[in-house]
Amino acid sequence: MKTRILILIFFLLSTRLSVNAMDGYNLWLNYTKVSESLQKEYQKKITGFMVCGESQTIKIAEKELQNGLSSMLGTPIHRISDQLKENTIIAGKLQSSEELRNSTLINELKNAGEEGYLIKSLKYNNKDLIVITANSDIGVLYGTYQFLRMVQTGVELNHLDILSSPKIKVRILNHWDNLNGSIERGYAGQSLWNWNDLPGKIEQRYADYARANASIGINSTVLNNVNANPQMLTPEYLKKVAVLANIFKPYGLKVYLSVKFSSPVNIGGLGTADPLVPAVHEWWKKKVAEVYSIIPDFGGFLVKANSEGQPGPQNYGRTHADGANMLADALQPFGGIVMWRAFVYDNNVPDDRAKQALNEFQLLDGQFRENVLIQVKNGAIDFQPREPFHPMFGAMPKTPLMMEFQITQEYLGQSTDLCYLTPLFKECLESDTYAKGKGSTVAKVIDGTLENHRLTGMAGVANTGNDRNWTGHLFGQANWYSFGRLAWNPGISSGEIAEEWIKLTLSSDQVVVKTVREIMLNSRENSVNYMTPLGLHHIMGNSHHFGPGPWVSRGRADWTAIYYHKADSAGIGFDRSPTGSNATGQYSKQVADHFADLKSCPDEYLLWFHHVPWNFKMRSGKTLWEEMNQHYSDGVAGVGKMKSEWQTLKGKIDPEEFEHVTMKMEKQIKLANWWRNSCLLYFQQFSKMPIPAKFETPSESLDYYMKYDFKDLK
Ligand code: GCW
Repeated sequence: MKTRILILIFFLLSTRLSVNAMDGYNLWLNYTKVSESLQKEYQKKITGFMVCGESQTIKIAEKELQNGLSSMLGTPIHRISDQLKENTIIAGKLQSSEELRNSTLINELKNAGEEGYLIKSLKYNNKDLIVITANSDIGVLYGTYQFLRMVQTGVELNHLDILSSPKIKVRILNHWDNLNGSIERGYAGQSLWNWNDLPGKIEQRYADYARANASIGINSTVLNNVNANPQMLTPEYLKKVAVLANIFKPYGLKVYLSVKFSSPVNIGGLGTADPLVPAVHEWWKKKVAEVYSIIPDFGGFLVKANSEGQPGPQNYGRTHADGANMLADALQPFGGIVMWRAFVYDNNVPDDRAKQALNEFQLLDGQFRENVLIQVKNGAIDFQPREPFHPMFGAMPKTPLMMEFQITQEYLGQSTDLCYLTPLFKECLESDTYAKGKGSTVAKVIDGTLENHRLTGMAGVANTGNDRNWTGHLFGQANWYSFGRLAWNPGISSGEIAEEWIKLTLSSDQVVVKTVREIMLNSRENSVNYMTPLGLHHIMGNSHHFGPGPWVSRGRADWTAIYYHKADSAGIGFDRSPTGSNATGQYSKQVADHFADLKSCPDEYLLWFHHVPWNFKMRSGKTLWEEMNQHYSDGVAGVGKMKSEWQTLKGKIDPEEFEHVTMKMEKQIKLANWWRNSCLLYFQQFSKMPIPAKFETPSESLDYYMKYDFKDLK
């Protein structure tokens, strides 16, 4: 009997503990109780809420208001269905409520568009109200999430007057998920989509995933890898996709698929996939009609063609435009779009891979159908810790270009590194292309304002998996969060997004916010410093891209490290100036001159654009070799500092999350040291200069670091 009682007590205690512990599953939607003073203040301002409308989307808004407000305000907040009371929140479309329809809001909402919202304090029949309204139910839901975010982050609720609408139309995640459950470049477990169990078995995660995206304004998702399996377009799989699409729909999340260009051959029984052969056209038309009959609000296709071995129109002597337009014509009657990737490779090794995309695409400007977006990675090589902006931005005025960012940290320490990516995203968005004179930023290219394009998009290669906390590293969540917030408004600053995320996810304690904000804002530069400072790039471990590999020299030349760093006794760096590959010539004149001239080229891009002697005098007065030592050592020191700052927060952060991050940081310190020591010893073979006395000498030999068994770091 006694043991039974003990077991029972233990059971009760442990379930209680597990309920209280934060395991990251709730992401930024914890709805934790706000401080006592805020509770008091908010309880005065919010006595209940009213929702107008019957759609599933409105029901979600209702549930969020009910749960979110009750939980954050520490007291039940109920829905009011009859008489409006003082300090009520009304959420709904204008048309759906008598109170709202007659107000002056109609005019104000004209600028909100299809998905925007208005959050406004107003007096109605002498009562103070807060209105969350929009032209559509999804706009109301977006406004609801924004309002709840304001409550959680402690915003004052007086005189509210917020009109917000997305600057970018297609805000889309790209999942590189394979049908067998694995994820290409995924570091957070297996795929979220359980294809074996679909369509019969539905997991709670599917709705939770859609909810998380809706809460940050993401409205589209590509479910499968761009290295696409043609099976995805078979009826068997389309039925599975339809189930997900239905679950996502009330959250405003549209489903898209990656398709393999050779599908007509692979699953259609045709002898060719040549886009100019009528039977191939016909096949796609029928296939698209079938897709829409199964998934009525399907979004469209994402295509990786003639890149890394994927088939494409060039296999038949046709252009990217021929291929994209064929698919666009099939999708057009249904309102679907094509996102055609510009990440292309030639089968032959080029003199400079950085130049390929623009070389292949620029001459096609103006030839694409209206429902085609060209999806361009932020830089011309491949999601490096730092790259200059892609020269295609600004170079194809007649074609809408969409951005492709990578949220998963393929080249940035994967799920080991705490690396807050917003500064990387912003650096690219704020770059000036000078396409139409000063101020022609990349952000203006992709939000369509520079050339008046209406179809606009921003894609993020997802970092999600079925790990309990979704992203492997807890701080990976911040990058998913940030992608959504930036796609809605590329103008928000890195600091603002970090602060929001910290308050929503970790704590609103001032010390926590200040310390973690600092950690986050410095984190990307730390990673650049200990991996690829001064414009170095693509010197990671072979194919897995984790850890250092400046010595990688075997295989296809433009997949090796030596192709990119070109270290020799004379110096280091890739000469892309007019004396070298002249990749600088792909930018507009002002930008080209800026990068091509050693005197004006920023330190951050120095070795990206120039081959520089080891004893070159840097702006700091140091030689290039000393400067490299400085950056590599700063990177290591930065990670150490990050950890000691994190340690000061013990007791202020949920213990489970605190420990999780501490363990990751310990690994990251080892990883950073491995990087620094490997690179300095490797490059020293060429510089033949000593490691300056003020820096620590690597404790092991280069050979040791080259053979280092890093599995426990991952
Ligand atoms: O970043 C590289 C990756 C590949 C990826 C490719 C691409 C999906 O190493 O794994 O393939 O780019 O973007 O197509």
